[in-house]
Amino acid sequence: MAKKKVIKRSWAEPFKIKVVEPIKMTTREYREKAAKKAGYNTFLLKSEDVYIDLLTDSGTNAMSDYQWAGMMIGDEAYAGSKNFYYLWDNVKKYYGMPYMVPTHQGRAAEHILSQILIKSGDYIPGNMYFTTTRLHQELAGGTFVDVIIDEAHQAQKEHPFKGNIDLQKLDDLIKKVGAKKIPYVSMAGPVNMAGGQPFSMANLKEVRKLTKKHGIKLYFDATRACENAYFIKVREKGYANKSIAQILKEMCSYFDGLWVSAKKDLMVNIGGFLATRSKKVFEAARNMVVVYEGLHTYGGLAGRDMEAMARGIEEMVDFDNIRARIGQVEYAGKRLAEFGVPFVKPVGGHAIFLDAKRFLPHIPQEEFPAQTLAAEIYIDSGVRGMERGIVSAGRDPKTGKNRHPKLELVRLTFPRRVYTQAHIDVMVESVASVYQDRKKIKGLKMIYEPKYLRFFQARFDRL
Ligand code: PLI
Repeated sequence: MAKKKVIKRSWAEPFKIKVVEPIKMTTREYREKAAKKAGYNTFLLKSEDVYIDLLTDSGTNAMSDYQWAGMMIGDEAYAGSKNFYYLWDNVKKYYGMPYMVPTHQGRAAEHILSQILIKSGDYIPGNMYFTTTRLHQELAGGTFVDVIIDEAHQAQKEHPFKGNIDLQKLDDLIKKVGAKKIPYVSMAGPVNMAGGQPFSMANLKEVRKLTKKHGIKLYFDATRACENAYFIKVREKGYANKSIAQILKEMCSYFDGLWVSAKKDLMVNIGGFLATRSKKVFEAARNMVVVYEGLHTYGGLAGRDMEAMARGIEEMVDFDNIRARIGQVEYAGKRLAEFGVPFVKPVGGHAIFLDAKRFLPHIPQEEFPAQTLAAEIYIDSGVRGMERGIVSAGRDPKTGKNRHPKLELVRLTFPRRVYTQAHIDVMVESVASVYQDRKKIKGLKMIYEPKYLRFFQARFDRL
């Protein structure tokens, strides 16, 4: 009798499509002109000129029918909206934090927290910088110090938890500047700029132990916390049988507070919040939110936005949902590897990060290899990614000199529940084609540079 063939069983997305949005297909000639007009900066392209938009997963998600239905019951009272109380209840239930103020997005929460906790001359250690997070720490008078493990800066190095904090680096900093000069440790998971790399629960527990010993607070950038929880579940011993909600709750239990850009995990188009265990921080945040955002029960958001956020929290902890999301990124990684395209390993939670240093080794960092590559991919196919290298790293505020990050990357970010596998195939084939013709590509020069977060608005020209 013939041996029975083992059939591999695939998973698929736990949803189907109900509404579609047409997207425009353009010619290469059209895109050449659009790229030039945008100063070879993908942030300056008109979105209608983009075919597959992998610029970011921030606010670009497809909401569910449950979230859209919630939008209809927005309570738009100026004060005390019922949607605010529902959101607060879910922050308590899922993140385990007793206090919360809503903000219009993540950076507003970063601003408020930085102004409350940081004094001039302080140091804020963190597992690699994030653009807006570090800027708000600096604007409050602090200095960010990178204490992530060395492996995080090595694009080709395989490590299951590249987002881990190096305890020795953290301990050395505490010894050097003293615990009084460190208002809090800022820990993100997964780490965006490292390629969407998670930290382990074991590392988090060690960081908590060390910070507690010195009386230092520990705050969590929980913007993509559910992706971190997923990686803990599938990679860390002892968590395979725990739910995403249980792992999220355990992670949060080690922190003094957290902030969230709801535009990611929560799958909404706008929103954020700051949550804390400290009544003192909460009171200070409520005072600040009314100055910069809006009343403490809406924080710059409509009631309907808070309802969609509250419902998004319930959906984000669904295992099938998060597996489909990260599974799509893994699928893209597998296909890109077939063409020998260099990218950060292992693939992260929210994006593929092309390794521009290896992709375009003939272009020096001063000629912006990642900026160049993002523009070339757009011109090839209308797929839009973003630079995460020397342009994003900006200048040192003290010396005014360019920072030279070890990682020079192009991020192709996956909006949640938006694109199909066929879109991913089109992206992969475009990147592979650009890779084939890479030797012909020349670098860029910067012709306009804004003062803050220059990657958003800088303009370039071809060399
Ligand atoms: O874009 P905001 O202001 O809602 O959130 C700022 C922010 C904070 N932390 C982390 C880890 C982020 O990724 C983040 C925003 N990220 C963007 C916009 C991105 O494209 O990755």
